[in-house]
Amino acid sequence: MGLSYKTIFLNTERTKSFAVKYWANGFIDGISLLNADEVAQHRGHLEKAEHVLGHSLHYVNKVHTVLRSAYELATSPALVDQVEEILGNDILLYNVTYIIKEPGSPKFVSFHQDLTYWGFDGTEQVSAWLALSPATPESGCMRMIPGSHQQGLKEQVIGEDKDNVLNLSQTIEDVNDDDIVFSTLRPGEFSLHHGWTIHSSGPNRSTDRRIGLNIQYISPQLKQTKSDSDSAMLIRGNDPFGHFIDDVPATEWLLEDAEALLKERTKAYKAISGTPNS
Ligand SMILES: O=C(O)CCC(=O)C(=O)O
Repeated sequence: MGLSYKTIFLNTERTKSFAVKYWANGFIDGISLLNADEVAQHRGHLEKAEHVLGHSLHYVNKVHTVLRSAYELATSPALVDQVEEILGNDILLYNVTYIIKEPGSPKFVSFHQDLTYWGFDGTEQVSAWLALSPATPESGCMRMIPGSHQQGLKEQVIGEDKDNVLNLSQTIEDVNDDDIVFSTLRPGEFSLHHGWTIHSSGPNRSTDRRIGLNIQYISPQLKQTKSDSDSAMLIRGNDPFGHFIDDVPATEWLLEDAEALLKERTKAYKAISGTPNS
């Protein structure tokens, strides 16, 4: 059965207002992706993998290449459809990382812009953040500065703070507290933000783990200026440029050599993004 005129009209309107809001604010949140059972299943996969590996998967890079659940979430058609509204038809999946704050953890993320140290020669990039537990002001959800992506790249001071999740503790210091908007997400909802949107997150004062799956998508025309051997995975459309080595999706729920691969991939990622630009 074809779509009715009304459905097509409503879908078009929704899409239009989605993109308009994203470009006006530099982020959009509260988009529903998973129901409660699906959240429990995917959280279960993550926590079983952590049990098997014997450590938290917090801030471990390219996890979609070893854990099938992370790959499935990052390539969910309903999520990638929204990314396509922003990036266009050709999409590479660059990185997938769980960002986990344990209950009562003082870990925080300072105000920063994602594109600062990634080494890309353009801004055709979008980050998704999918909640696998409640993301609230109490649990340390993201705090956004609406419209800040329009200010371009700001000065970020490199520091060393053991509680700062960011590799270089990079911080934008002149943020006005009155401009902060909390990006509260229910489990199963996601947000999308632009690489220049200034954002941060506070400590987890709740009694549950705060678990977000952070997913970075880029356009194939982007070039990596800090390395000749960076990698990404084509997940929609075509890549006529070939600027990135191909990442391969996890074929099993958890690859047998996951630990060694994650170490190698996190080291490679940190060598690019965890170093200041020259
Ligand atoms: O998970 C967080 O607390 C911060 C995430 C973040 O900075 C990002 O997704 O760019």
